Order: sequence, then C-alpha cells, then structure tokens
Amino acid sequence: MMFKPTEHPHRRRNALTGEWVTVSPHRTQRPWLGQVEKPPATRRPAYDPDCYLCPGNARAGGIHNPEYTDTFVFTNDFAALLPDVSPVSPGGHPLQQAQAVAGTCRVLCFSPRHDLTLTDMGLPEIRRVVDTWAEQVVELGQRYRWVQLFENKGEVMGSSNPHPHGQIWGLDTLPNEPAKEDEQQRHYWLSTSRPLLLDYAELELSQGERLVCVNDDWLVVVPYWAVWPYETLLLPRRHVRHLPHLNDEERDTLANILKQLLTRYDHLFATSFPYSMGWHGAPTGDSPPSPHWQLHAHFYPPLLRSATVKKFMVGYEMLGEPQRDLTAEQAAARLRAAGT
Ligand code: H2U
Ligand code: ZN
Repeated sequence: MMFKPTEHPHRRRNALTGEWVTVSPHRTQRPWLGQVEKPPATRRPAYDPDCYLCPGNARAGGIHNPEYTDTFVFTNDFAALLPDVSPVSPGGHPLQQAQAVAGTCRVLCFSPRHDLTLTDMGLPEIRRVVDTWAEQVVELGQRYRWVQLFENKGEVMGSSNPHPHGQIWGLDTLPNEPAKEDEQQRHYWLSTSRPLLLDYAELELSQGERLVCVNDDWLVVVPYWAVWPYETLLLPRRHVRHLPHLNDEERDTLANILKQLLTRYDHLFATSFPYSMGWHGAPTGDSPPSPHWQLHAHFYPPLLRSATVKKFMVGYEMLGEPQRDLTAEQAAARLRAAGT
C-alpha cells in the first residue's frame, strides 16, 4: 500500500516549535456538515455607557478613560505581571524551581467604537492599530526582553468585553512558545544561514495549496503543521525581525491583508469569528542579536464546524499530542472559498 497524505493517518512536525501533530484525513471523507445559517445578529451600540473601554467611561478604581478618538493604551487595572518583584530566595528543592518575573500588562483599545471589530474597521483605522503595536514594541522593548501583543476575540476565547481591544504584556524573560521558536529558528539559521520562516514562506508560495491570501508584502497560510482547524500564520515576504521595522508601505499592506483574512474568517461560518491572535518577533531589551528571527502572527480560532461547534483540545490532545481531521490543505481551500 502506497502512503497517501490525503488519505492516511500521519504526523506532521511543527518546524517552528519542533512539536508534532497527528493528522487523520480519512475521517473527513465523511460529508461536510458545515452549518451556514446565520446566527441572530447581535447589534451593539456605538457607545455603551456600561463599557469600561468606551471613551469617557470609568474603569475599576474610578479612573476615567479619555475621550480618545483612535487607539488608546492603558495599564491593566488587574495586571498579571508587576514591574517590581523581589528575587526568589535560593535554596529550594531542585524539583521545585521558581524564578521571579517582572513585567507589565496593558490594554489596547483598537477603536473608540464599541460596535466594531478589527474586521469592520476601515483600513486607515487598522493601520493606526498596526502603528500602535509597533510603538508599544519600541517602548516596552527598551525595558523588557519580550513584548507579547495579542487579542482574545469572542466570549468563547474568554474575552470579557466585546469592545474591540487587545492586550500587550512586557516581561523580562522569554515565555515557553517564543523560547521554542527561538531555538528552532536559531538551529535552522546556524545550519543554512537562512531565516526559517522566509524559506517556509517561499515554499508555501511555490506550492500554493495552503495559501489563504497574498499581497505584495505578506502571505497568510494554514501552516503545514496547523493544530487548530482554521489556524493561520501571517508572514512577511522579506526578512523582517520586528514589527517596528516595517516600512510605511508594509504597514498599509498589513492592514489590508488583516482585513482580508478576518473577513474570510467571518464569512466561513457567518459569524463574528472568535480567535486568539498574537505577534512573535525577535526578542527585545538587551537580548543578543537575533538574525534568525522572522516576524509573524499566529491566529488560533477554536471553531470546527459552525459558529457554535468548536474543536476540543482534550483527551488525546492533553495526554498524547494534538490531532486534527480536516487537513491544513482542506482548511485553506475553505478559507479561500469563503471570499472577501
Ligand atoms: P480581555 O477581555 O482580553 O480579558 O481584556 C480585558 C482586560 O481589561 C482584562 O485583562 C482589564 C481586565 O483585567 N480591565 C481593566 O484593566 N480595567 C477594568 O476596569 C476592567 C477590566
Ligand atoms: Zn465600549
């Protein structure tokens, strides 16, 4: 029997983390059960007097937001990380290691409009978000080794408020995911003198079957090693280590491809598509030079078959490794068909 990746169970290696995912394509020979009926439209007001993110409103502790008109950044009133921490005293058991972590957490409102999502915003407004992300990496990157920009969208992803917003955490150590990516990219660089993700982008552009959308400076793929059903990876087409290194044109084309991708996501199941997304770029602060790093964004949407049926990461995923039925190639084809 000849091995066919479109029919036979197999494992794929995530080149960015070194971890494996099990793919079971034979299970998707079952008919496609995607629901297409629209869930009831939930209209939100442009301004909500009870929203702690809307302009002019009070937040926890009684601070009032300014009457902001584009983006607005503030320090999280319930920050998970704090800038001043005492060192962990030595002498614990080697099986119970701890380390101090200093940092800060900020909230970034994408727009003063309570009723919008990043998808609905105009290109100049999305571009303003891109610029704010870059400004925050510059500012927090002076003090911190890692700046994590991310967005949790939708209740299913734990977002506490529909007002369009993301978060920014700056901290003095590399968290797990960037640490794995740092190691894999460094290893590839040392053996080829090429950035791993630049070679990967060229490979995907030449193969085409996992591409979702492309423009002059960017591409979006369902990565070969995707774990979440409609997971995507957003990549620049040239070597760019950091968001702040993007030029004026690349920031505009980034706004454009973000809108394209998010619109496809919303069309797929006729719903405001939930996800967690975030940026990874070269470590900042006084980190050693990192030519092996390539800027990229991950989108991790939980939905599997409809606006209400999500993929559960349980059982085998928790105890073995992630498993998927729909192949990355099938997911990319569906996102292409979803249209903009
Ligand atoms: P999420 O919806 O992605 O959790 O982000 C909202 C953040 O807003 C959350 O981390 C913070 C919460 O701590 N917050 C404030 O900083 N001030 C408030 O008045 C309420 C919520
Ligand atoms: Zn609001």
